[in-house]
Amino acid sequence: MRAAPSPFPQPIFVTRPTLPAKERFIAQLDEIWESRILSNQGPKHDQLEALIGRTLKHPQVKLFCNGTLALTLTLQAMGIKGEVLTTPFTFPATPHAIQLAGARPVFCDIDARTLCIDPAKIEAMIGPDTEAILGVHVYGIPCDVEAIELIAKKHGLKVIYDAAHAFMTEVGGRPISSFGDATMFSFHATKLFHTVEGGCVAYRDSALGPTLSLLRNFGILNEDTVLLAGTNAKLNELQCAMGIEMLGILDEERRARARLKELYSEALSELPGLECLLPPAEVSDSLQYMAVRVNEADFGMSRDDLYAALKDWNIFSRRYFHPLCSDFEFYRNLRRSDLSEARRAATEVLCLPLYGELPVDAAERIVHILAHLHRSATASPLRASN
Ligand code: T4K
Repeated sequence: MRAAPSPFPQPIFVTRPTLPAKERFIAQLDEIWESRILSNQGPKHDQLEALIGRTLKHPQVKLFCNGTLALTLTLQAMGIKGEVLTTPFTFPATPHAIQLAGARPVFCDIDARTLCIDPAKIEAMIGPDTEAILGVHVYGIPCDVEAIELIAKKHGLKVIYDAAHAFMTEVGGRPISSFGDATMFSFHATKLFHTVEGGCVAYRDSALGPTLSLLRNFGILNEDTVLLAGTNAKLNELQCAMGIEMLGILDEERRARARLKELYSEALSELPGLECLLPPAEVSDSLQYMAVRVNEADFGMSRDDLYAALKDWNIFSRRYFHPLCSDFEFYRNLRRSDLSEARRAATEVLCLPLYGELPVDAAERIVHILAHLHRSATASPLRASN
């Protein structure tokens, strides 16, 4: 009988931000100190915007101070004020952005395979006020982009994607932002690529560019003219400097995460009741999260019990996305489809620690702890008598 693994001496969180070498960031700061340009679309901003466009393989990109405002202002720039069909299985920022833009979220169930909005359920939810579909590429697993495009064309709807988790994801060699009218990426500290806080939108219609620029800078056109009621959503020079340096270590971070994800998925495939949620073969993985689905009957423990038990080993996994956004009190009156798949996912999915600096032996230990918990749960006399 294998000995029980010991708890980690220090807490292991779901993620730990990657950082470039401090000296490299300091060299960037020296330039900023010299120039005294700290914000308002300075040289670092323009450099990063161009670099992001190249990295995402998308010709038209605008930077913002976070992903939430990038999404909100994109919806505003597109003039969307009616209903937007979206998923409840997402971070609160997605429906909030719709609401903040002055439109109305309508919740549509998800596909059990992708955990993204289910195209088969979208058409029944389209009403006279529906103007757009906002899909989320959950954990970097893409929505069924082709089916969504067909529905949108048929009904004259705009398509916006929340790709907060899908930086650099490609589908059959096509960049994820080549689908839909606009795609938002988050550059929050917890993301594979980050600018501490930040985000961007990649958009298709070049006419949207000037409006996005105005909206992120108070609607100011020049010293004499303010064209619209914009806000302050600019990314400052220090954060852009961080982004420039982060791009330099992106490949290394991706390699480390890929190794860990492979380790997890191989080891966990041996463990009954834990299904790793991985993108299909034609999709290049964004490597943002290591999400597993817990089948209580086979694993011997519910997702919530596993989440709680892992804390005793100093492992702080996350229940992304629980609770469902459609369950927030203030969204209770919004239109919705039957949400049974979303509800199931919200009670079964758990994100395990994944970040480049996580040592391989720590990931192995997490796997051993999971195996130990499974063994203990399934050996319980209570279970045998059920
Ligand atoms: N759409 C989707 C689908 C999203 O997932 C998100 C953000 C957005 C839109 C909005 O994008 P932004 O406006 O944020 O750009 C975190 C992130 O704050 C959030 O950006 C992200 N999604 C979400 C999935 O995860 P929390 O509430 O889980 O964060 P927190 O502070 O609990 O961090 C998680 C763990 O990371 C901590 O346990 C420890 C570690 N951590 C975190 C931070 C901030 C660190 O080690 N250092 C740090 O500085 O939301």
